[in-house]
Amino acid sequence: VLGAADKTNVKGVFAKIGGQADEYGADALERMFATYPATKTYFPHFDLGKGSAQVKGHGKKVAGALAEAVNHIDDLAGALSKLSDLHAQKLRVDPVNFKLLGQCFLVAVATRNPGLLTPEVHASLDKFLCAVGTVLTAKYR
Ligand code: ZNH
Repeated sequence: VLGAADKTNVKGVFAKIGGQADEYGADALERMFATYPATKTYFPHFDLGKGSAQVKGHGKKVAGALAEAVNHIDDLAGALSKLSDLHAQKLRVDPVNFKLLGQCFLVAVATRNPGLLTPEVHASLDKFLCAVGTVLTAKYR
């Protein structure tokens, strides 16, 4: 459960990321595809090469969804309801992959902001990303 301190920490991270969220999203995806190649199977229709415009575009969408979730951190289920439908009904991404993308997003944040991810902030951001993954896979059956 995201406590008050977690919410403050997560909002702080996204305030710091600010207008560069797109880059973080693309970086996280690039790391996910490189480190966990099996995740590429969900994107057979994408060019996954370095600097791919499709990966950049998708990174922007993912980061935008995360930023939106932060703006509605007290109602993640409501904020992500449509995306939850999409992932459950159409995309059917195996839930384990949400952990992998979450880890890669953490690394994208850490490498660009030395000192930002104290153990406490790291834990809060991890909790938040897990909570998002839980919502996006909640309607699977
Ligand atoms: Zn996902 C899509 C978000 C995870 C896979 N996604 C998507 C979108 C968004 C998202 C926003 C777009 C939608 C529209 O267009 O409407 N995701 C997201 C988030 C997350 C995710 C936030 C977490 C954090 N995904 C994921 C994973 C995977 C995926 C993990 C695998 C690996 N997605 C996907 C796909 C798609 C999507 C495949 C579709 C793409 C295209 O374009 O085709």
